[in-house]
Amino acid sequence: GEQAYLDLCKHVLENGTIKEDRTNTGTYSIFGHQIRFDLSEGFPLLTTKKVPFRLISSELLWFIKGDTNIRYLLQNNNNIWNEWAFKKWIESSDYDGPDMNDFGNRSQQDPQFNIIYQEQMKNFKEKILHNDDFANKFGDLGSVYGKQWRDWKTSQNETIDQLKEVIESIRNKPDSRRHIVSAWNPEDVPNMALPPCHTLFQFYVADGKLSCQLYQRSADIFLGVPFNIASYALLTYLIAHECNLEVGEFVHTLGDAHIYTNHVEQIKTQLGRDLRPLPKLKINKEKNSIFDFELSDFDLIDYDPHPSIKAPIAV
Ligand code: THF
Repeated sequence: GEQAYLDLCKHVLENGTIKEDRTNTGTYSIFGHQIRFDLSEGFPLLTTKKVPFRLISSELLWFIKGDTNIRYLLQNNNNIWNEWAFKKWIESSDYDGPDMNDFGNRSQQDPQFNIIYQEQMKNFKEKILHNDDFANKFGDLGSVYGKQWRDWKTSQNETIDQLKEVIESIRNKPDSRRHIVSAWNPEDVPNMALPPCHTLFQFYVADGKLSCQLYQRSADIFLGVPFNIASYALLTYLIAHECNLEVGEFVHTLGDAHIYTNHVEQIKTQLGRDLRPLPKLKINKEKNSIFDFELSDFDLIDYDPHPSIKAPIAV
């Protein structure tokens, strides 16, 4: 549960190796770790800081729709994938604005640059929202999660709907050991704005309960992991609902688990807070298929977290 998450934070701060990374931010890192969440105890949204469930649920619905274009996220006021689409835009030959190279780091270090960056980002978002051609070209992140989950291309030019198939296999052969969805498509990795961090997940049915395990190759412990836990917990609730099962456990297996050096103070603040009771999730009982859910079908109740803690995302 949440205590295991806090223990991981403490462990990585105390024992992590200092490791440089793709984003040049620097991290404390360990390799290989597992945390378990008993979903029957409540919905695993952290209580030691406020985690925006609205952003998690709209991102998950975006994956489930098979959508890979950030336009849907922006229409739902969700900005968590903007930087990756923006990066493709500024690196394209169509971009002729001010130099945005390394905008992630520079926007944090140079207030002057940050103003120009915010302006460019604002223009970019407007164009994604209101210009169809531009959105088709630059809003798309490539063959990321939604594509691999719903529309995996085979070498025979057929497509595989992994999500639909896994739900059918859970319904028809609950004891199967093959309830797997893979987002890691080696041939397609070069076509993705960011290779999938949550690489593969497996479902497991026992005693009328549905459990899910995720293998996450790279885990941003402070910003990403709280989202990832809640996202896969929500997915498990939705599939359990569709398959008439209760929820079991979410098992989170991490590869490179890291804390960015510019998140250390925030984590220390969080570690000083005490746990509160977990919220509960209510799902609209009228809906059955996972493909029919909308944001308004989820109701989070009794969520009373400590305040949110701001931190910059590494790009
Ligand atoms: N890149 C990095 N460096 N870390 C990640 O966790 C990550 N993701 C996705 C893709 N690339 C990644 C994006 N997921 C936030 C949370 C999850 C994200 C991206 C950003 C974030 O900034 N959360 C803030 C709130 C933001 C807001 O209110 O708009 C927070 O306080 O939680 C791994 O899936």
